[in-house]
Amino acid sequence: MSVRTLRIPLPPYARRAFGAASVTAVAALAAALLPTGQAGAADSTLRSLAESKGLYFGTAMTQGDLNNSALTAVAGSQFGMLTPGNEMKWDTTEPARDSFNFAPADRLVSFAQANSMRLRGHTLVWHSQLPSWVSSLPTTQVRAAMENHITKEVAHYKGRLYSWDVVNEPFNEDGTFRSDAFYNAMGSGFVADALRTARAADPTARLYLNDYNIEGQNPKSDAMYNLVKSLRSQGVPLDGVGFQAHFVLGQIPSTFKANLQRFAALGVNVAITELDDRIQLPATASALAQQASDYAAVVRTCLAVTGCVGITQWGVGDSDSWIPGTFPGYGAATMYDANYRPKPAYTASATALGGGSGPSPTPGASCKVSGVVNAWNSGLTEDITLTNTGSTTLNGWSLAFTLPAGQTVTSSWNASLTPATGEVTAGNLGYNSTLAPGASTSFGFQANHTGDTSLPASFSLNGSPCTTA
Ligand code: G2I
Repeated sequence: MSVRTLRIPLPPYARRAFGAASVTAVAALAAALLPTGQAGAADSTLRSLAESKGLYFGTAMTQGDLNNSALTAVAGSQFGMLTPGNEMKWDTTEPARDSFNFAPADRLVSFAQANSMRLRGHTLVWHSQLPSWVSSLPTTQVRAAMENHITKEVAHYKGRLYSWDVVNEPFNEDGTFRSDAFYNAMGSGFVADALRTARAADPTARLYLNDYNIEGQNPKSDAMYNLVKSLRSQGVPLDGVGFQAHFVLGQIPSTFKANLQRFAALGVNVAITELDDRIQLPATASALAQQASDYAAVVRTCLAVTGCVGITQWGVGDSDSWIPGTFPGYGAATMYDANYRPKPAYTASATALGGGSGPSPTPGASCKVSGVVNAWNSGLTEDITLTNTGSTTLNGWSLAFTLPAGQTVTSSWNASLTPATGEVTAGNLGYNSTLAPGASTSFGFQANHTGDTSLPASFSLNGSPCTTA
């Protein structure tokens, strides 16, 4: 589609009027002549979009992340909830018996408070990242150690946390209890004891049980369901269930929504607590489009389930994720690339939350894109024509593409563009939101460049890759 021309895409009267005038001046005037109110990037964030729907969108961060200014800029603006990735776990907070260290988590709490983010405490009772002094205690001493740990840690953060993951990952895949230090010492009653102890130490934090592979209906989620039902019927303080949602590309369980609904029907909140969606590397454009559709499905599921309070992604960007270290050959699991540029999954999530002019992701959308670029020494304009080659009328469209390095959008027309560099998404305006089968629509933008004046690449429409002409 590399149609390149020196023609300036101005209305004919403008071109005639300016003839061979300086292209920079013409382009500057072009921006001035364009319809008003259509330039610049949309200012909505995942956080604000989620909040406008009554949800939160959160992320996990570790204390090392605080030194990464690109990361903190994204985290502090795009996310309204923070989960410390490791710093509230037992091996950090109580490495030796009754000797507590809250300094690493306190740094993250300060960051969250400085950015008006709420906090999910993670986690009090878990078999992993558990110091060996706990696992080597005589079983008769485990209850006292667990209650002391919960009491002191929860008291330290009393009144400051939205929620606590009180017990993490209590089940095996077959639905039996994991035989960890707590179960071995106390049987399944450790769960109720932990919840009661946490409630006593902070009556305001919402208390959660959290696990993975319980997103769909299966023996493990059945076990969690039965546990929740039993705890609630006994009046044990339990406010929510966290579904970690460490997904594999294209494998969101078909029973996800029904499963969340059955938990919510027990009277607890449900939350997506550690979302990621791993891709076998290298991540192709079609994999990223599938990931966009997976993320949108998660957002839509939470929106559709009364009692689903929010979504937390596990890590801000792909380079902060635990996935490559644990699943060699897999990665690209988050909504941001290694340079904190939003990926198609970001756009799809924002769109599913009602961002842009409100297009809903259209699985199987089919599209063709052509473009014309007109460049001068430091700037360029691009006109892009989008054709709906599918058989469905699109009520709202969102065209994602990758801008060449060094190009920064300064204004746009006939669509709203965000962000200004990298993985950009063009969303329809009110008047051009409908795109019938076979219909085309055009939009454009002006950008600065640093030498690379090529056209954007990797177009995808509402999450589906486009062909280029
Ligand atoms: O494993 C992914 C998550 C599954 N659900 C519970 C989460 O708490 C868990 O988080 C991860 C952290 O993201 C990792 O950062 O938990 C891992 C441990 O189970 C964390 O990894 C550990 C490394 O394995 C250690 O080598 C390292 O010392 O992080 C530690 C602290 O950096």
